[in-house]
Amino acid sequence: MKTYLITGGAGFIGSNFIQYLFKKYDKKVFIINLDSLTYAGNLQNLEVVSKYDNYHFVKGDICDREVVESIFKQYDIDYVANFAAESHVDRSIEDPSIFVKTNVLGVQVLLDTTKKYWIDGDIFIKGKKFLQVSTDEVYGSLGETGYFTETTPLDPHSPYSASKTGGDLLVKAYYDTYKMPVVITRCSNNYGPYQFPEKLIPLVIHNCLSGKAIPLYGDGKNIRDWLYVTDHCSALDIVLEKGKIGEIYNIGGNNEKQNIEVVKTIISTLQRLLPSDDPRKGKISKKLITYVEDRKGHDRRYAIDSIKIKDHLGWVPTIGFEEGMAKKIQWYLDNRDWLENIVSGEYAVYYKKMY
Ligand code: NAD
Ligand code: TDX
Repeated sequence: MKTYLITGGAGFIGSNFIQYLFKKYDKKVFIINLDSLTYAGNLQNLEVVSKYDNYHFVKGDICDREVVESIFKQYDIDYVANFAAESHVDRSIEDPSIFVKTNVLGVQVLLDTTKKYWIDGDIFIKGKKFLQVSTDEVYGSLGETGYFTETTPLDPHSPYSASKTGGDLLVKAYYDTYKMPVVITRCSNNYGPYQFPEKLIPLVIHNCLSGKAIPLYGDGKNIRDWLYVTDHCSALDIVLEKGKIGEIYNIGGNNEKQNIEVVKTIISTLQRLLPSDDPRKGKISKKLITYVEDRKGHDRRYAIDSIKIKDHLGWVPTIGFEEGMAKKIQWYLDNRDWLENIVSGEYAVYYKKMY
């Protein structure tokens, strides 16, 4: 039975990953979730697993060496999977400093502490692996053609992507310098259950359900490559189990969509899924779409080449965009309380300031 230290496990992808692991390994995993519970961390995401004896939650910051060290002293960790991050581009444009702290310094603290407990003399203990969960945004922006491969030069544009790039480079440096057993994954845009409604898809779902305008940045034609979150989780699991140490793996859904197409799909899917007598149904229409000022430094197009992870590790995405969108929207319809709890909190202040 493997012992995982998962950081940022109370956020969107981390909480999906924890649930994925318990399911896939039939609860035969031991998981420590270290999360500082920022505005994006939500223990409601983990209600299903919180009752398990082999799940432990530690409230703490990855920048806090004492907290990280206390975990290594207490448990024999096999895998570290670092999800903890400030993750929203628009917030990074407003205030980059916390992004540098968590996404760069936090990664260094994690690497350093992990190294201290995994090394025996000059040799790392066999079977250990440190996974840095990163993003395609480190590669910058594409023109109308081409794909990001693992060798595409790093060219981040936002404070968020620059800070993730800094974290990735530290991880690479710990491999190059100490031969620490690390792997880096770079994934495209995720969507699925438990996603915080500051991100495009859940924001649009929420605004449609509450009859609010849908803010589309610029001309609405920026392109993202969408991947359903459980497909990301299966890729991360494979990389931890079989990924080659020191390697980078791109993960993508081969699902390029313009933002306007995404919004139209949400509108039509909501209209299909809502019962005919639901009063919200009549209010949902393309008329809600409102073009607003563009995001500063807005990357035009992301598209991932995931040939390497397919060829080397046998990973393929399984959920198409229409199917994934229907699953996601149904989850938000079935979990109104989860969404209401969030939008009535800090999010309301954020939304007023931003839109
Ligand atoms: P999220 O914002 O939903 O969750 C981040 C989690 O990290 C939260 O639970 C938060 O409380 C925690 N956290 C933040 N700062 C922390 C700190 N200093 N110490 C401990 N915990 C802290 O993010 P997400 O969308 O789930 O993304 C998870 C990871 O995946 C991030 O590293 C992100 O860069 C990466 N990623 C995200 C996407 C995407 O589409 N969302 C795509 C590719 C990669
Ligand atoms: O209100 C909006 N209107 C709009 O047009 C919002 C919130 C976004 N957008 C646009 C900006 C992007 O082109 O939609 C696209 C997607 O935006 P986000 O959901 O903010 O995602 P993005 O900026 O692409 O970054 C996401 O994918 C990569 C995650 O937030 C990152 O954590 C991940 O690394």
